[in-house]
Amino acid sequence: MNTYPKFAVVGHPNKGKSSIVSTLCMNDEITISKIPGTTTKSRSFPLKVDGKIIYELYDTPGFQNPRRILEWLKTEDVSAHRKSQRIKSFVDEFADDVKYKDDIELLKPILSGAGIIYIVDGSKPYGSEFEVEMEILRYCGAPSMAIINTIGEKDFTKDWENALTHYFKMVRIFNPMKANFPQIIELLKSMSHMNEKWIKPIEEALEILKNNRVSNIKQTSQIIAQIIYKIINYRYSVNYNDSNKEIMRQKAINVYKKNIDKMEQDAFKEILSVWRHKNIKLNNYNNILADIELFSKESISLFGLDKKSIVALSASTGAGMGGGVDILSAGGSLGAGVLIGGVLGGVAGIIGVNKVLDDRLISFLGKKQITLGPLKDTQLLFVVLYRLLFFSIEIAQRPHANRKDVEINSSLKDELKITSDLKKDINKLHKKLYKSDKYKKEYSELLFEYLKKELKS
Ligand SMILES: Nc1nc2c(ncn2[C@@H]2O[C@H](COP(=O)(O)OP(=O)(O)O)[C@@H](O)[C@H]2O)c(=O)[nH]1
Ligand SMILES: [Mg+2]
Repeated sequence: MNTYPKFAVVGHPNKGKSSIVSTLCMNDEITISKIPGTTTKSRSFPLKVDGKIIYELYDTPGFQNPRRILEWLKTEDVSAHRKSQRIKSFVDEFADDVKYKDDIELLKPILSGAGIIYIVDGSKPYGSEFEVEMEILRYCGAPSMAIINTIGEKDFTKDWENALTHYFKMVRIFNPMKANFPQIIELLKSMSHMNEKWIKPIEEALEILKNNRVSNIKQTSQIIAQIIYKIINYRYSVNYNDSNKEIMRQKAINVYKKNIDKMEQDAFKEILSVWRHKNIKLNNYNNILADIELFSKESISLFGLDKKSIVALSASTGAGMGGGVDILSAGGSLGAGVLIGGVLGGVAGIIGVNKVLDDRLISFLGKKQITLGPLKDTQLLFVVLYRLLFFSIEIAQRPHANRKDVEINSSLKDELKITSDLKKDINKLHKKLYKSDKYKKEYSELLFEYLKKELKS
């Protein structure tokens, strides 16, 4: 059943029609272009939430021949109640005329019941030539409103308001590139008042949109919590010998960094998808750890195993025969960040705790190993977290007409307004998240509350 409201977005080429459709339908796959005449067909874009269409907008080409159309309409003098019939006659008569292709594309959805949203650019001077197209729209007799979208620097809004109120009951100022969520909601409310029948469905739609937003914030928090958990616990190990120690160390650092980058990128992508942004490039983000002295003493462990330390380890873990020797956990007791990775973990089972280690084993372990991670460095985790939060806030506030890269700069900390109490709570959870995903829920809820507050406006 087609009971949801429909709107045809019309106006001159290059006034931001496609931008407005993009923002209101939360769809960043609609082509926006500097080149006038890019949109040549009327195309409808529904806003779907949970599989349900809540309204639909038609992106239309601009008028091409408004003067000739108005002349034709006026060749027969009809009273107001028959004027929309005149439009229909025009569309029927010129249906196959390529000259009027764009104009007809634009009029068709209006004839089939869509409300008119007329877009003008408030940064360009008003001119009476616009009256021709406004006259035609008035002929349609459809519910209508006008939107002033100020694209450039200059401001002729007042002139436009004065002129538009002669033709439209409602005139609103709206910038599809900058609009935030409350402004979108306000505009949709105005649109609902174009037609009494639309008030209720749009009210319901707004309720759905608001709930959906909260659920998006929740999902975003969960994504961040999951990725931070993964980053904290991520380890990478390589074996080395005395001749290739430096090379292997550098290699390990590179792989570790690359994988952390990848995790962050994946989180960015998931966040973009939650917020329905498909066209934002992530080219600038593969440098998460580049400028940070990550591999300081605390966060890197070069662990060349010798007989003495194996004995010490075996003793300190109290490991028994037959596998399951928890040598990994002994890492903690050897100092922050020190970890013995998979190789030792794998052979641990054959090390009898109180058994004297034989030479064979020593030489095997003598391969030596470097392990990077887990990332227990609290400052670093905050850098990672701040980037994710900043990115999330940017994306959540972004209208879909805006597809620019998100700039992540170095002063995130100041921009994010994180109180020292919150920072302490986060820090505690970061510590608990090491090895235990039990605290992921608590962590994501903390982030959820924070993001909800930040995204109020
Ligand atoms: N700065 C700015 N540019 C805008 C705004 N709205 C549209 N534009 C730009 O104007 C051009 C035309 O926009 P588009 O939505 O394709 O217009 P249409 O031809 O009416 O569909 C594009 O280059 C947009 O990026 C706006 O509110 N601010
Ligand atoms: Mg367009």
